[in-house]
Amino acid sequence: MTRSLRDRLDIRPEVAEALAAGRPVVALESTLISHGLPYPENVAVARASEAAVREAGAVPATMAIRDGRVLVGLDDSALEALAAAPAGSVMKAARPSLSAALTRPGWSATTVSATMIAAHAAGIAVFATGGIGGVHRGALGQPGATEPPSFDISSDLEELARTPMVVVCAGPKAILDVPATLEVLETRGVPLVAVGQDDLPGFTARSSGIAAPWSVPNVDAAAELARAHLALGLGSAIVLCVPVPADAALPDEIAQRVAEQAAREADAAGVRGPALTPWLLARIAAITDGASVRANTALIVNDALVAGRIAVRLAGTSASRR
Ligand code: PSU
Ligand code: MN
Repeated sequence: MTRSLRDRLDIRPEVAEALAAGRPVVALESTLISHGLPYPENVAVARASEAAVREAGAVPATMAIRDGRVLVGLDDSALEALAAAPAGSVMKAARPSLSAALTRPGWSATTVSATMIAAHAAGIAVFATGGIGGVHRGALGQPGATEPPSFDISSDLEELARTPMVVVCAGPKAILDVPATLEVLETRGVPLVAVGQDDLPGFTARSSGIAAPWSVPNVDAAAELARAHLALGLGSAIVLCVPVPADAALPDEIAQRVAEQAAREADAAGVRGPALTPWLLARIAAITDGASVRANTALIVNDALVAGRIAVRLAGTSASRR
């Protein structure tokens, strides 16, 4: 059982052919399918994301783990099986749980960190997700708080620091301590770039209320910056943040308010660890009567479309091949 990660990759033929020919490929993650959204919205968004990548002229590769293999590209029946799997049967796989996920039977979904590891091993340089993980509220303790700091900082941040890749998202999730997340990314050398506006996008809201560390006017400029970043060989990812489409966005103040409410409730309910992010997303869906789910699905599909456009612009350059 001493197989390397590369030995465990099952790359879909369409994806393998595109990679071999230097054609654009976009990796998509699967935790947002299994743990981030309810069925059947989750399978609809997975299909729509793949279609958006294709519309942009690239090949989608949704990543997941099944029976000890890393699937690089899922066919439609696999997407459906993963999305419809009974609650609790799909493991959430991140860097720290990757070996456990690969040595148990059945499905595991890949988070941002695990998807980046698999994509890098397969030679894919562009990746789309909904919102990156980060520093949870209360991770660093609060002045005057009775609770000790939880230290709950997503392994996504560590992965972004150590894996060269272009990651397209709608900003750090609003459930997080966004200013602290920005500071960790800065310390770890990860550029965070808003596309088309100066404010950092706020996941289900257009703005997080915080200025982005850097911004570019459009997708062409984003692709140029991403190309330059990868070419420097710094080893880190670059995170491109595109705002949720306006017609599906939650108002900025509402997104903030419900995120704070859900975080307080999670704290009171004692929810901790990898279960926290899925719990918060589900709670916010309930509080907003599904409006957050509509925003979340719209932003995921939009990120996939933008990632496809970025991959097309990078294809054929050394940046797309590692
Ligand atoms: N984006 C979404 N929904 C999600 C996620 C991202 O729109 O559910 C997932 C990603 O897989 C990300 C994970 O890596 O949430 C973060 O989990 P944690 O905070 O436990 O590291
Ligand atoms: Mn965590």
